This record gives sequence, C-alpha cells and structure tokens, in this order.
Amino acid sequence: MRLNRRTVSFGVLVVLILVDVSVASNNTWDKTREKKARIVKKLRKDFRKLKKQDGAVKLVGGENGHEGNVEILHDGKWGSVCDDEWDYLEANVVCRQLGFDGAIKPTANGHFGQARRRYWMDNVYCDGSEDELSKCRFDGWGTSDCESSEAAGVICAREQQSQGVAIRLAGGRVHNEGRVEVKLGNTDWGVVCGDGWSLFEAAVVCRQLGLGYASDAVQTNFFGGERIPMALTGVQCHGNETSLIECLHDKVLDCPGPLENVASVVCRREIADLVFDHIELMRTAHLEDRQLYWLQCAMEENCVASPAYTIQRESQNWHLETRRLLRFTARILNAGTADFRPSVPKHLWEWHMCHMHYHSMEVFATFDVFAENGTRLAEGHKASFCLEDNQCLPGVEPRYKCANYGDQGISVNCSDVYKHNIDCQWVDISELPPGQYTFKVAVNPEFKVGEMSFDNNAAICRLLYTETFATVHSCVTGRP
Ligand SMILES: *[C@@H]1O[C@H](CO)[C@@H](O)[C@H](O)[C@H]1NC(C)=O
Ligand SMILES: *[C@@H]1O[C@H](CO)[C@@H](O)[C@H](O)[C@H]1NC(C)=O
Ligand SMILES: *[C@@H]1O[C@H](CO)[C@@H](O)[C@H](O)[C@H]1NC(C)=O
Ligand SMILES: *[C@@H]1O[C@H](CO)[C@@H](O)[C@H](O)[C@H]1NC(C)=O
Ligand SMILES: [Ca+2]
Repeated sequence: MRLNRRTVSFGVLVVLILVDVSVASNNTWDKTREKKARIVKKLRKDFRKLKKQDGAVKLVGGENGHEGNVEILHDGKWGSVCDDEWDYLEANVVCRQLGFDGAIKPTANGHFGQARRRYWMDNVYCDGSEDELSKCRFDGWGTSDCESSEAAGVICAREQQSQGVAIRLAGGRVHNEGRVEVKLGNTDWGVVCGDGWSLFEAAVVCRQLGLGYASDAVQTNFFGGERIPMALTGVQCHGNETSLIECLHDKVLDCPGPLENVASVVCRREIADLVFDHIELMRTAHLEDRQLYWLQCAMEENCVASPAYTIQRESQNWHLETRRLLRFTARILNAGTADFRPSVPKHLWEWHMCHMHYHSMEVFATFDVFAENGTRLAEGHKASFCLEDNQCLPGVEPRYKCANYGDQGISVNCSDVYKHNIDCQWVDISELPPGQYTFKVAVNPEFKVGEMSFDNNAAICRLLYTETFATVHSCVTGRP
C-alpha cells in the first residue's frame, strides 16, 4: 500500500510536469520554476510522512484498543517485539506513542497470543524519555533469538474520554515526574495551580496515570509550565478519587501567588507505608508522676507543658515539683515496599545534646488530647525522633541506626519502637482535670514524606482519666 502511494504520487508529478511544459510557452520561466518547486516540496513532505510511519506501533490480539501484543513497522513490514527486558518503562513509551496516558502494565509470554510475525525488536531498553519505541535501545532490527511464545504486550491506561478530560505529566527528566497538565474538552493542554497542592492531589494523579504512588507533591516551575495557561485551580482531593477531575476545584479559575506556582508530582511504584501500632499503645499506656529534677533534658526538648517552665522560673524548689505524664509505647512499622527516609538531608539534622542523638525530622509524631467538643486540651506535643530499625520481621536485617551519626530510616518490614520508658515518650497531662477524652497519636503528621496510604498513620482512642489511673481504649486507625 505504501509503495502504491509513492508510485501514484510520482505519476502525478510526471503528469504535472508534462502539463507544465505544454503551457510553459506562455509563461515566464520564473513562474514555471516556482510551480515546480512547490510540487517537489509537497512530494518531499509526503515522502517524509511515509517515512515517518517507520517505527509506528499497533496493538494486536487484545479485546479492545488499549491492550494487545505490540507490533512495530519497519521497512514497510510489521513485526513483533520480544519480551526480554520488557518492563513498565517500555510499556509506557508504547502507550504514550499511541496517545494513551501511560501503561497500566506490560505483558509478556504472549499474553495476547503468540507472535504472529517475525521479531523486529529484542532486548528493548527505554529510559522513559523516548517518544517512540524505535528510539529505545535494542539489539538491531530483526536481531532476536526469541520463540514465538515470547511476544511482548501492553495494557494502556485509557484517557478519561467519557468526561472529556485528559491528563499527563510534562517537563520531567524521567517519565514518572513533571508538571501536571490537563486537557478539558477541546481546549489546549493547561497546567494546574500549585496553591494547596499536596500529596493527596498528587496521589490521585499518579494512580490515574498508572504510575503508582505520590512520592512528592511540589509547587514549582522546575519542570517548566510558567508560560502555559492554567486549566485547573483550587484542586482538593481526598486521595481516593480515580481521576483528578472528580476532586473539588474552582468553578472560576483563580490562582493567586507567583508564576512559578505550578502543580508538579513525582510518582513511584515502590514507596514506604508507616503503620502506627494502636494495640501496643493501648497495652502500654499508664501514668507516671515525675519530679522536674528528672525532666531537665525533656524540658530542653519541649516535652513538657508550658506551665512547667513558669514553675521553673518562679519557684525556688522547682525541681521537687512533679509533673503527671501519660506514658505509652509508640511502635511504627514500615509495611510498604521501600524504606522510609527522613524528609531532611543528613547535613541538616539537628544534634540534641541532652539525648545525644540527631533528629532527622522536626515533627515525626504528634500526641494530642482533645475534649469531647473537639478542643485540644493537653498541649499538642510535637516529637522529633531519630529513626532506626529496632525490630524486624524474621529474615529482615536491620540497617538503620541512630548511633554514631548513622543513616536514619525505617526499612521495609522493620519497626521503629519508642518504648514507654524512654525520655519524652509521653504527654504531659498535669493540668488536665479527670474525665473522658479523645487521645490521638499520629506519625508523619505533616505529610512531609510520601506513603502508600495516610489512613493508617494515626490512632484515635478514648482516654479515661481518673485521679489515680488512666486507660486508653477503643482505638481506631485513621488519618493524622
Ligand atoms: C503569452 O505570454 C506572452 C509573454 O509571456 C504574452 O506576450 C502573450 O500575449 C501571451 N499570450 C497569450 C495568448 O496569453
Ligand atoms: C473517599 O473516602 C471518603 C472518606 O472515607 C468517602 O466519604 C468517599 O466516599 C470516598 N470517595 C470515593 C470516590 O471513593
Ligand atoms: C470545650 O470543652 C472544654 C472542656 O471540656 C471547655 O473548657 C471549652 O470551653 C469547650 N469549648 C467550646 C468551644 O465549647
Ligand atoms: C515484608 O513482609 C510481607 C508480609 O509478611 C512480605 O510479603 C514481603 O515480601 C516482605 N518484604 C520484604 C522486603 O521483606
Ligand atoms: Ca501509612
């Protein structure tokens, strides 16, 4: 078909030139030349168009247009692609080349049937920046040792055509990062306002594009976009929406702040997931009355309520005064697929002389006591910890240690445990009258580090406090 078109075009050229010559007698040579040049230019363009089809891809054997084994056009013939080294990166390039948002997953072993043609490509490796599969590295056209059962395929993410909204990432160094661009109906692609842009909105984008979880949500023009019109502002997601357009957003565009306020994301397939152990919290919660004399280190780290500092300033025998502490163990498991690392780089960690270790996250946990009506009573205690592997599941080697300026973090399937008897592991409830309260403990409460889910980061419990004892019960897990 391709050759036929070329032949036809050539024929047209010959006829046109003949016609041209017959009328040339009554035209200036200039005019003739101009006309000829125009025709040649058009032919060249057509030829380029034909040539461009080299490297075209299509999907075969699937149940619908967005899935199938991959076939690629080379030298005028379609050929198959072998599944060796076939991965998400390659699948994404194919899906994007075909105009989809990205890949849901790559398929192998002839998932959509045996290879129907010779293999054109084998050992394909893309770095994710390619706009066509043929630009990826591979062994050379037709070089392959694959059986016909090894056809590579893809399942692509469908654009949200039903709602007339498409979404993509642009300007990133790799395919899983960039500014978020949306296309509403027939308008051009536009950017999203960075105001209020958080990991919850980013999570929806990453899931919608089939790119996993949000590891970062940034407001920046690092990925460009400052000259592209805004398409969406005031976006607010809960995080469980299947597409960005389902989230709350402004009816009338309104993006305050500077030009570099562009919503951008970094998505990852492997990511951490902290889980707060509320069973351990209930089991270990108890009261302790302690003299201020023993709390001097804790006071330096703001682990007691503010009246304690007034007492220290104003009372001569201040160190004999006691504080009432609600102590409990905080056990935090990383149930994700990647290590949890502090949000702050090592050279910015804070040294705490009293406790002789570095703090790698200024606010890693919050402990709060609320009244029935929702007012916070015991001062919200913001705890900065040093993060390490204290307990690991069988077969997992602990790797993070706080001592000796060691690397901090929590490995997959390891827990960081702050036992009830260590300094600062409490809420100072000295000023709290006996009664029934809500007690809430949350980790990574400011969402500084991306996680699979934040719905398991907090324990929200009942606290029964009498003059002489306290129990924490009826915990449910929730969001910070
Ligand atoms: C043909 O072109 C010449 C000049 O290029 C002009 O003088 C002549 O009148 C034209 N003849 C006709 C029939 O148009
Ligand atoms: C998302 O979660 C919230 C709270 O759990 C729920 O009310 C809402 O219906 C959910 N939305 C979707 C789209 O699942
Ligand atoms: C809520 O309850 C606390 C104590 O139970 C009380 O001191 C406070 O005034 C109440 N706040 C409101 C807004 O009702
Ligand atoms: C972590 O534990 C889960 C469940 O026990 C297991 O499926 C997974 O393979 C483990 N991951 C690692 C990295 O040890
Ligand atoms: Ca979590």
